[in-house]
Amino acid sequence: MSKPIALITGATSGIGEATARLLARDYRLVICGRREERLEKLSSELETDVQTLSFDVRDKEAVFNTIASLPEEWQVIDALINNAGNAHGLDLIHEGNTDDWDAMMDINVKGLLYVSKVILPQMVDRKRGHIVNVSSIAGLEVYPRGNVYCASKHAVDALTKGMRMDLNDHGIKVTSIDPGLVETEFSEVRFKGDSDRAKQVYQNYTPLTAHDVAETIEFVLNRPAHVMIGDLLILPTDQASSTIVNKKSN
Ligand code: 8X3
Repeated sequence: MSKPIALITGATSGIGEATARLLARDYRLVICGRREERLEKLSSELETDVQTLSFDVRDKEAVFNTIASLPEEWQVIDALINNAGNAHGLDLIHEGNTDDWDAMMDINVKGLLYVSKVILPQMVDRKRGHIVNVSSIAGLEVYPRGNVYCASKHAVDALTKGMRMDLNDHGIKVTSIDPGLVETEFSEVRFKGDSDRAKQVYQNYTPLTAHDVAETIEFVLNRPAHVMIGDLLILPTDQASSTIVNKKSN
């Protein structure tokens, strides 16, 4: 029997890339992202059958048309990993940049919806499938200056719960993975390329790696058919909440 198919958004770096590398053992993969060269490079390194799809999740038509362009034997997706997401800025609400707000709501919320909209009907028809939404501790808590990013991840939390209810009749699993501090390009993007500021976020304690989070995604996908992990908060041991991190002074 051929391996099941997982589609991963935001697969060109961080949690998405680490997840692709792990899932390559048991899945055929559709890896999606904006950066075509990175997708091709990753594809060449994965020891499984791979399709690459280059699109921006903000672009509704591109999402619909690109996923529809998959060869017929790749149209049945068993696991959708809604991973694409970003933070832009860490400004006080009254100083926020509206382009940053648009980017976060468009990518983290609307992008997730567009991709799910394409994949869900065939899961409903087959009465099987698994949606894994990569959310954040910011979907469970609000922290100072997190305002719109936290709002976007709270929306993901609401959508995860809503999907679970609406898809309950159809045997589809819906999981939210909620990571705390993970050292990836996340802070570099949030701080618009200010790598010194980004590095400070991960200093004087041991943050999670993208691989740590990928392992939890693999774990939730590999549960028996009757077991659905609903919401999984994963933190560095040094982190107790969004604002409490045991940073060692040196
Ligand atoms: C990433 C974690 O705490 O920077 O979603 O919001 S945090």
